[in-house]
Amino acid sequence: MTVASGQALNAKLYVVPGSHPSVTARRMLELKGIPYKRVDLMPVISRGVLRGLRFPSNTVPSLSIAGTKLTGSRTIARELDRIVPEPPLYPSEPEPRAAVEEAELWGDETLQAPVRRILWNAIQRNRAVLRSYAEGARLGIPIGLAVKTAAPMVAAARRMNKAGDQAVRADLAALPGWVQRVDDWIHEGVLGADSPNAADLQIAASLRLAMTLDDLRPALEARAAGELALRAIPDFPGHAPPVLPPAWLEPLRQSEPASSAR
Ligand SMILES: N[C@@H](CCC(=O)N[C@@H](CS)C(=O)NCC(=O)O)C(=O)O
Repeated sequence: MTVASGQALNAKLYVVPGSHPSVTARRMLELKGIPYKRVDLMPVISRGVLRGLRFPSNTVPSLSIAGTKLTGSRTIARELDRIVPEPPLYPSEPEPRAAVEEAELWGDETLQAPVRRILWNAIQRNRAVLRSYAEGARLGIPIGLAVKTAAPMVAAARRMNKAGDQAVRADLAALPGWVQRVDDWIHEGVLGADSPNAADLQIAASLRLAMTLDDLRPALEARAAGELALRAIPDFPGHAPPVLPPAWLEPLRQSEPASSAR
């Protein structure tokens, strides 16, 4: 694709700062070499904006490209592969493609929401971390002001995402099993090739977001899953110092390699 044809696609990506599926879409556009404009939206408020712009749904990532409006990381992946086939996000052979699609669906429907819940629960415990997730974002108001006035938005996001303590504690208990599933897919060759596929990018974004939390990073970074995430998505904004109750993290500590256990 030439730069001129890329510009003719007139791609505009709507994101919420720190949103993991938004980073999946961003990385796909980068890998395809498609120039795009990024529009940063405030969490919660994003819903009304996307509805007003007549996207098919009100979540991020949403993408307008070549006159078409798309919502959803998996929909965006398929359309990008259709418009710009190289490098491919899905294998061409039916069997490997089905395996990648299964892992991608699992990344979207099983892994994505728990990581989102864990983050919102952590943010409600320490709202100051919001600044780091919004680094480089253009939200229309100074980041400092956005963070200072974020309490109602954080409470709404926690409620909307059902990120209460009980749910998050259960998510943390399930996380080691999910990481093992990713390690297994890497071992089987479904994930982890040199050129990331759609499932790599879907799953890596959730793991990268989880790794922005100091509470979770040690249980992930030494694993094949963590290495894959760092390789597939080298840049991911945000950092949260330890904030979750230590008792909730016990299941993760047990799954950590001995050298990184705290
Ligand atoms: N699973 C979908 C949904 C994405 C999703 O729920 N995105 C969140 C942000 S990570 C969102 O837009 N939430 C609405 C809000 O924050 O108001 C995808 O992968 O595209």
